[in-house]
Amino acid sequence: MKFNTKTIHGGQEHDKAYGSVMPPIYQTSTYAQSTPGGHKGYEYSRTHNPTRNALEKSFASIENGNHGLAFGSGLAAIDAVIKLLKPGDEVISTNDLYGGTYRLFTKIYEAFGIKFHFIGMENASKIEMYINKNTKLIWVETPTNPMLNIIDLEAVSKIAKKYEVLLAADNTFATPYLQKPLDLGADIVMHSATKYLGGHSDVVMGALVVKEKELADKLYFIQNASGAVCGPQDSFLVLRGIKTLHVRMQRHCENGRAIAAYLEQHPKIEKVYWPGLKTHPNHDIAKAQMKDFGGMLSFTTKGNSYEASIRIVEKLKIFTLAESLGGVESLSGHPASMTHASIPKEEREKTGVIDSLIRLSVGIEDIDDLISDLDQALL
Ligand code: P1T
Repeated sequence: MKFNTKTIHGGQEHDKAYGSVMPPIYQTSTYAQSTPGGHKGYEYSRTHNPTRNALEKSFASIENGNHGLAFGSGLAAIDAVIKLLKPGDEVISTNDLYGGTYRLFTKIYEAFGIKFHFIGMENASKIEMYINKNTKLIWVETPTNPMLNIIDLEAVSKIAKKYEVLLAADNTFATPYLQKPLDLGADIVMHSATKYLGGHSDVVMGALVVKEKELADKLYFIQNASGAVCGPQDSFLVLRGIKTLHVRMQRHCENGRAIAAYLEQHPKIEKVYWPGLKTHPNHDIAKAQMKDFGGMLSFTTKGNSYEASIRIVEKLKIFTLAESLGGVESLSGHPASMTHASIPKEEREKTGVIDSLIRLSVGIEDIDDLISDLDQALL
């Protein structure tokens, strides 16, 4: 089955009771048993729920994996991955990553004795310098949030396999429409399904997909034992969102390309970060591992003024100033004071998250309206 068919049918079957085309929302916490253990495969909704299971099968299908898991948020999904580790273990992570992921790693898990190395992975060979006998996991975001750095997943996976270290890829920005980390050698793919998979800014959810049964069983155990699952109503909404992922992504990419070109020639703009630009340092890797370049981009303005950037995001009308990304509507954000405020200033500035940086999640509105909006805000 091709990707554009998998988004609609992958892992899905019609409801057995009445043939409903969409799975019913099984809004139930528990299931009747005829005798202890005598049930129809479902006993308690933290463990299993038919609507969530339908979504988990869809996750697995679109990422070319075998096992999908849905969580109450993207961070809950990341939390489940880190729970595979024990005190003394070490993780090597991209240094540019979502501020909440950084906060989870440093403020929660460092206290439990897990050590994190945050490094630039634009040159994958640098990872080997940080590997030792305690290294258990490499955590990669690509494209990274918010600098849109590109990491060569195939090159990182070769290193992970050589040293028998797990490789997890946060595929939130790319989505499986653009890139499939499991096919490139990752062991775990993770999503904030809150973003493009849901696609309509109405749900908070996380996802994991893996190929190996043994790894899936460990993660299912954590999902049930820790209990950070999502509800059936939200599962239904994300399943519905995934059905249009491919058409939405096509338009996100088209609009992203047009806005990157517009910003690049604007006299007030210092730098544009979008992997589709030939000037992007890892453009060739992006071209090789992604189908297109997505709708996320960041830019800085000349003079690096905090106040000037705040004025721009306040003036934008169609681009709503808000946290999050990946919905049909365009959003703007100021990473230094919003999504990445939990990263210390010295750390974030090392990766390029300076005061004038503005991040755009380019939606699927008419491109002329989006460009007019930027035009008036940049005046
Ligand atoms: O918000 P949540 O569903 O828990 O997902 C966390 C997360 C994980 N990974 C990436 C790459 C993310 O971008 C996020 C969430 N990001 C935002 C809310 C944001 O505005 O960047």
